[in-house]
Amino acid sequence: MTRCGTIVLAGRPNVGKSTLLNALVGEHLAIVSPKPQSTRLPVVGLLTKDDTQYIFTDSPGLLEPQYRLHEAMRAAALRAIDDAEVIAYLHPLGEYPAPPLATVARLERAPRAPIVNVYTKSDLVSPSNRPTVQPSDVLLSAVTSEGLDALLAVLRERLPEGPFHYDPEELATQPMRFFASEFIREAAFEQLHEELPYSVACEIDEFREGAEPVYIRAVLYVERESQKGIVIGEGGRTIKALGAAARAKIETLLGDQRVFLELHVKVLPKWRRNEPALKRLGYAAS
Ligand SMILES: Nc1nc2c(ncn2[C@@H]2O[C@H](COP(=O)(O)OP(=O)(O)OP(=O)(O)O)[C@@H](O)[C@H]2O)c(=O)[nH]1
Ligand SMILES: [Mg+2]
Repeated sequence: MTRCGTIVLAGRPNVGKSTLLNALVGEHLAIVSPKPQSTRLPVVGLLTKDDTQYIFTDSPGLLEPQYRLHEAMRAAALRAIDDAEVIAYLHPLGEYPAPPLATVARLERAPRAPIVNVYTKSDLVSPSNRPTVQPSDVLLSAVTSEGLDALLAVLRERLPEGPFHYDPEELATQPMRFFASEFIREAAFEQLHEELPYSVACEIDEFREGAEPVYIRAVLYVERESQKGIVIGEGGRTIKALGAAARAKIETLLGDQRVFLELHVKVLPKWRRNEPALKRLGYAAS
């Protein structure tokens, strides 16, 4: 008998949810940044190992919403928590102990699914400073890979018996256009400074997968005219570097197929606070 089920990776911003998804799946699917709030939409990653298929969902960090985009991110995270069969609740080991998930997520009642407490970034805590955790807690590091197998063993016990939902070879369920737009955003987090990445959204206008090289035309939206100038940079230097970084990421996920990426920068005034804009960008449930 096989086992198969959904596991949400949940927790506050920047605790290492997306990094863990990538480490478990063995492929860079979810965007990662030292800046918090990089994940805006859930990302699904699959791992099939022996008799078990793990369907992981990386979720946006649980935060106190300050504008409409935050509300959409929080709603997406709560939905992912609600839909999961097991909740992996992540918190940095250096900030032990984790407050209850129900407090962090401001849940009215405890979630239905069992919760596994996962303490992340164990490599940042020296052995002499390690707290004594509960036996059911998992300590892990995506840098050293400590604890990844232990986590899989704990999750496996909590997954229902049943047939696999996906082909064991598959790693992702979302379309390439989604990953292309996310990787452009990841490049924006890398190349732009301070608060600017938070004002950036990406829309794929055209994606010709049959073409050689694969042709992608995308728009980077910012909120103000002054931001547009910074994203383009002197003589187009910044947008060029951003595009090159994004293209390399997309090519890797496409199995080293060549990509031609055409990037435009446009202003969509205050899109983070604007419901129709959020819908159009795929952030708000329509
Ligand atoms: N040293 C160390 N750093 C880590 C580890 N896991 C993640 N990080 C770093 O922590 C930062 C945040 O990682 P993310 O995976 O983007 O965190 P997240 O929880 O997805 O963040 P949001 O999407 O913003 O909620 C990045 O700089 C990662 O490289 C780890 O195990 N060890
Ligand atoms: Mg993330």
